[in-house]
Amino acid sequence: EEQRSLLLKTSSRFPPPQGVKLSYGTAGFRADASILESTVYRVGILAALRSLKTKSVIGLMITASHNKVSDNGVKIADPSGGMLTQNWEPFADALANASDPEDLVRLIIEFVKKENIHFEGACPAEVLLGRDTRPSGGSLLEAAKQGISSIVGAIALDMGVLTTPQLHWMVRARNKGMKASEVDYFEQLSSSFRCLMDLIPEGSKINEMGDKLIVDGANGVGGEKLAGLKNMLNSPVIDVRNSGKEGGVLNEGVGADYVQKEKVVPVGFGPSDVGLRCASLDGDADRLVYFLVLPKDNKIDLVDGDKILSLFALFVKEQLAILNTNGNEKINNYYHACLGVVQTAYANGASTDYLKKQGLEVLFTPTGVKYLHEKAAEFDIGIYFEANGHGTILFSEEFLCWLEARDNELSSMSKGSEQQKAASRLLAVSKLINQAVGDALSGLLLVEAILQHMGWSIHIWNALYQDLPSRQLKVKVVDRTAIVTANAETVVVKPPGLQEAINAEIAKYPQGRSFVRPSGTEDIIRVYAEATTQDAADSLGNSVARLVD
Ligand code: 16G
Ligand code: ZN
Repeated sequence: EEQRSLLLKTSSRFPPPQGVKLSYGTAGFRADASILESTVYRVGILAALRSLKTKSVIGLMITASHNKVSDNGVKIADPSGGMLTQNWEPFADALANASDPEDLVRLIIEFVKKENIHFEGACPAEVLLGRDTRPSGGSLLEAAKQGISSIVGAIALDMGVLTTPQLHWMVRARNKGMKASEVDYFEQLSSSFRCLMDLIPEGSKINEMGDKLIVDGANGVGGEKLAGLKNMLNSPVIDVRNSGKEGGVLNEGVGADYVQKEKVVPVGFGPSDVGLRCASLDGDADRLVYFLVLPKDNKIDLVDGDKILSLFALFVKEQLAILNTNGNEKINNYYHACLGVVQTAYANGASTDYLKKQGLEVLFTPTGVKYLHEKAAEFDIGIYFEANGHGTILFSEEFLCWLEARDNELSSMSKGSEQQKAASRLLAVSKLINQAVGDALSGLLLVEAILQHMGWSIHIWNALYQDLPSRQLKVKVVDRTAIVTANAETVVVKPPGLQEAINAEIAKYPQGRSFVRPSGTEDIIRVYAEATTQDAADSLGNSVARLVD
């Protein structure tokens, strides 16, 4: 009863916007910031309930990632640090769209009963809050707090301005009983990075032009945090531009999404950067791409998520091979670690070919981190990346336990042996790379460490394989749900006949590949086309776009 009246009272202060239907998509709720207060308040309630249900700490992040600065959004981090379980998404939708306080409270009571959630349990709900640098973040954070505290006993902990992956990392760490402040995060990243640097083989030295990295911070939170992290590393020379301090606008002509989609240099980069190693983060620093500035027309050579994936996969595979070769010693302690890589249909065909030629197992899922992450978690070591630069490496608990034990054993038997170093490197990777979600900062440090390990410039890395020319288009349609896909979005099953028509177009191009899918974040259909020349990719893309129009 007390709970009921508290909810009724607070929710009346957050009337929902009229005439908008929101849905908890691939990236949580996202919209123009001005209409989000009631949604964020309601997600606050949901987060507290999720915490009660799981008896764990839950995260609530306020961000609209790479979208424009006037947008904002909200999403939940589950106890593992991963995305909110998909079972709860319909409840999130129902909550966000409840028309009045009575309706809202009725929904909550029904759901609490169905999920068997107990309000008076021994541990109160606890929610960690984070937000990116958007100006609307402060008031939305207040709304979230109000939502959380309208569940009796619930605690909201404001962690301040963070990257999305930092918040996910903190939630995961807290639930593992570890320390979980920002300092702890920086400490873990920098110490595991230094560990990898200390294990770099003698003689592999990065060539002269390669010792400087220039990072585009998208005028967002990532640049600022990277500057902080930089102070704790003594090794690489990192220059941060577009840190948000120079007056640029978040995501405007900058950031990983812009660079990857437009294939041009971000603001603040130009001819004087030709040939240098450059990287770009997105607005909340969960995406990372590298690029090389070309001498003409602000064009770039993009080193995308697929290539980061390839670099990581090569390195991990090499370390596993060293760990499992016996040399002089007879190995009794052998663990056949299952290594898998996960991509989406947006992965450049050349990358998939390359990975398969390396003998790697490559799997595909639909777009969206939750799908890739889930698939990668099936392996001892699962590496996933979207072409757009979101990805990470997951290690199974079982494998990590074995690896720790093996590292200890090798250290006492043959410290400094190749095998022992390989074990230590893999352990360091598992600590450096964010196990909760793709993280541009930790990804960047791992790329830097591996390049140095290999003695590779960005040019050598980029030349692992040559991307097939591709084209992405968007088509505005009345109802994007009219298109339904299957097989990791590679075939259209509805409307009938469309896939046959697409196939007929594809057949006209050697090595042609094309697919369409409804966007999960915008009211559009996306078209992807790939072929052996840019003209062919453009023309295939255009013909397929006409089919869905
Ligand atoms: C979101 C997803 C990202 C995906 C993108 C696709 C998360 C955290 N983010 O940004 O993985 O690539 O949506 O957008 O899941 P689209 O559906 O509009 O193409
Ligand atoms: Zn992002």
